[in-house]
Amino acid sequence: MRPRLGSVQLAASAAWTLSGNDNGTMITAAPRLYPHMWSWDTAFISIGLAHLNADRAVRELETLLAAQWRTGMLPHIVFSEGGGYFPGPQRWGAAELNPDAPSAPRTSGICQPPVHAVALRRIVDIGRGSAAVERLLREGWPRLYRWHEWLVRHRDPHGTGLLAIVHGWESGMDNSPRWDVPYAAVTPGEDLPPYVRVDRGLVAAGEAERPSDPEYDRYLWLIEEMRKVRYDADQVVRTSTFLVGDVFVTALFALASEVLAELGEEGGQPSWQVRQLRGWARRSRAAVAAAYDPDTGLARDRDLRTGEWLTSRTIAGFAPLLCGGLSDVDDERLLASLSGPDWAGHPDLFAAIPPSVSPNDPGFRPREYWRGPAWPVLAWLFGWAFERRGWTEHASRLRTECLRLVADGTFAEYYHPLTGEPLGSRQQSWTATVVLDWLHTV
Ligand code: 9WN
Repeated sequence: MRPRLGSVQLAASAAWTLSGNDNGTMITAAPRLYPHMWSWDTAFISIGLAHLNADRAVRELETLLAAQWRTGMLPHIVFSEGGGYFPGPQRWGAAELNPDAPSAPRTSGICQPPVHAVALRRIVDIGRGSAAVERLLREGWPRLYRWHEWLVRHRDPHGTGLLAIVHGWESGMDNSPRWDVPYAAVTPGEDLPPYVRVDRGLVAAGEAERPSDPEYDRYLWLIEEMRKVRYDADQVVRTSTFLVGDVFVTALFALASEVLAELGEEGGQPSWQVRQLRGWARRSRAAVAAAYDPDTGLARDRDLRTGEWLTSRTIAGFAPLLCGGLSDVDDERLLASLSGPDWAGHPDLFAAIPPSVSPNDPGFRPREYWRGPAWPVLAWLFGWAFERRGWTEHASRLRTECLRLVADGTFAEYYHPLTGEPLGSRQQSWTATVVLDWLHTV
């Protein structure tokens, strides 16, 4: 058993991890594997930073917002000058192909889950009174409004509130079994330019813990498809061979729109925009509720190319708990299932937090990325939403159990849910930030 750190030591190492990942212009997602800024990582990172230095937290979110495309899209990666990663800015070619993409800093051409308003809420609550925080509330808010507006305008192809993703990376859960069916229909063309992966060499057991080569071929092929239409958002949605209504992203959007509306009211933003945000939240909440399957007790994604509901048993199925919209009876059922023996209450778990895939599912692979491991950042997200919904006992259990998991001080990207072994990258910024937020909020 690895040594466990006490709270003070753990908080100090988390702070040290974040400062170690600071390259001068941004806090990178992780030192070796991810030496750039990732959109939803940065939202979480700024929360941890707010406990250490509110100005630095504000700057971090501002760096991301400064890379917003003219269309309103927040890109999934903002590239730093140094540091490798594949696919890098040349392979994406976003700025070369689309005049709405910033040319400095360079960015990728897709987006990630819209959790930024949640970060703004936390930063405002933690750093209230600081001039930088007031500035962020005033000047960052309109940018976040535009980001949400972009999602409604370009990612709700059926106008139902169910938001679509055009790449598994946009879900943040890259190789989750959620995407196996839609990815099976993506056929990489003969003209897929050759490439060399660098990720596997940077993870101790890269073969076992990272996505496979056939998965990567598909990831890269979708980029080629987008390049062909020059990252024009509507054409991408029309032509991408991967188009899926993502129930988890939709729930986060509903939650974040509600939160952004509250912040808008507090900050004196135009009332019509606040109303609009509430309308978007309502519609997306309804879409999440409509995706709930009473037979399996989980919410489903939907393949928008075939119209087929996707029924894999992953943590994303608990999406309605994030944003509401179900009856009290269904909420109770979903909560009971989350803490029951198929999920966080599975008797063999190291810590009682829900893994990415149920250990009772035949596809459960406890070391493989989004196919089984436990991700602290997701436990935090559910905990925060539960607190907000008044389910304080559930929130506090997630906090206690997850802190036990990460007390080894490695700040791993994800953990083996049965043994607690750290997996993937180490010194992952968002794992450190989750620890900081939890340890500072007693
Ligand atoms: C691709 C940075 C990101 C996270 C994602 C996680 C992983 C990238 C990768 O790392 O994705 O975007 O190369 O595997 O899946 O959620 O934002 O931490």
